[in-house]
Amino acid sequence: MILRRRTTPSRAWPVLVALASLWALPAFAQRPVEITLTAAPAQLSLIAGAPTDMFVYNGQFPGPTLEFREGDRVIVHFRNNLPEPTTVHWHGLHLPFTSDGSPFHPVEPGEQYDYVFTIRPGTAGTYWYHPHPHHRTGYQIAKGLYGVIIVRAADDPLRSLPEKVIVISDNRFAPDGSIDLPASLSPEGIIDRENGREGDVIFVNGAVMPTIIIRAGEVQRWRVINASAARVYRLALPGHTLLHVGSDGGLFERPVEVDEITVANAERVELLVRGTGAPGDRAVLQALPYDRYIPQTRPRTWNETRELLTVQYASQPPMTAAPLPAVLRRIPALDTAHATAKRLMVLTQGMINGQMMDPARVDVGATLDATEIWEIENLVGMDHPFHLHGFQFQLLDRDGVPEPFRSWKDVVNVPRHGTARFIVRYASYPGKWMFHCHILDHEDHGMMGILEVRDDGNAVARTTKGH
Ligand SMILES: [Cu+2]
Repeated sequence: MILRRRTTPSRAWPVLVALASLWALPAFAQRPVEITLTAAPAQLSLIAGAPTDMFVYNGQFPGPTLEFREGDRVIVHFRNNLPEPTTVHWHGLHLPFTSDGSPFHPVEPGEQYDYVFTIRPGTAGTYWYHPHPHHRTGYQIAKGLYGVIIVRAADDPLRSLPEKVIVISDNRFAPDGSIDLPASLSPEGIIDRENGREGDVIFVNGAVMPTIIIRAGEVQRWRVINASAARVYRLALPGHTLLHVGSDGGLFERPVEVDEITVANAERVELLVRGTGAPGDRAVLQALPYDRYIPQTRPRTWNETRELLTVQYASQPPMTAAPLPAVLRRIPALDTAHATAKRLMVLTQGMINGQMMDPARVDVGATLDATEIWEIENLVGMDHPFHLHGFQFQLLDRDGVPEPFRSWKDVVNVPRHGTARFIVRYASYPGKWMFHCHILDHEDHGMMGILEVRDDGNAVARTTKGH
């Protein structure tokens, strides 16, 4: 969600008027990529005073940042050394059902599983991976299991910019250093179940208040990921405007200048930050108050501004950044005239269409390659960020207001009493795909459903007819 948008960047942002032959640049050659990923318990020092018992990928918190290129054929050799079943969900990637890491494919303790997928052309962007076992997603992510994925395109128009990855998460600790995960029927557990679990310690890349160095005049590309169970970040960098250049599924067609930007759970944003300060200056990335709560359980401190990281200007003299392209890429519109069904998803507290998740039930049956419109209607007084597995969608409108520009998304935050509509095409991969609220406590308690995409053998015929 973007607040106070300007569709034309101001003069603070020099842009090229046009970039010819933007779409004629070569693609990457296909290459095989093999990765070994192990989830295991570990003790790390996260906060002063006492070590914390965690679950981590490859001994790191967050897990290693994985970089792929469009066209890569990826094999992830995953090993579960945890004392409980887990999965690895490749959030936002378009891949086969058996590699989605959904609750349908648990990996038992001591077992191995190979996730095999090809990074599809046109999907360059920022993604993340995290566990998705039945009922235990919130617990395992709170214990430390998440990591960032960057997918690169050969024709990335911003490839010359210095990049920063900013994965934001929050947590809560007991005095002995352990992660505070209250019993579900305790007063704290009941509030966590309602609000989604929030923590008073906010981590950026696994650290509290880290520093990013910027040079005066420099333009940096920030990839921001909200890996929090429930906390929503309304980001601002006082004294700076930001260029919003991309979201979940990669770059927009054109940059959009913003003063602040809201990143809901599991959403990603790509921002350009311009060093308009002077050498030696200091700025702070803030999370401004964001009221997503029902009044009964709204936290007492909800309207406090929080500090996330320091932006420190280097002492070097100002530099002149190269002008930015005015057009970043082309995003073909999914055509509403091709939609063959409309689906209504009514969100209430903990339920979708009045039901809780049942792995034996299919909530939406659809055909491979079909294009459909989903309307997500939130009937209750708190926000629910809605996520669909497997397929990126294009938002059509929110509360009836047409989306001002196209982007590829896999999460849409549906504010209290709000409605969002998107269009999606079930391309390439049949299977059972989850859709759910990405407040992890809501998801784990059943605010989830199943889309089954079936291959009836006619997908190619439909495609040639123009779908
Ligand atoms: Cu929810």
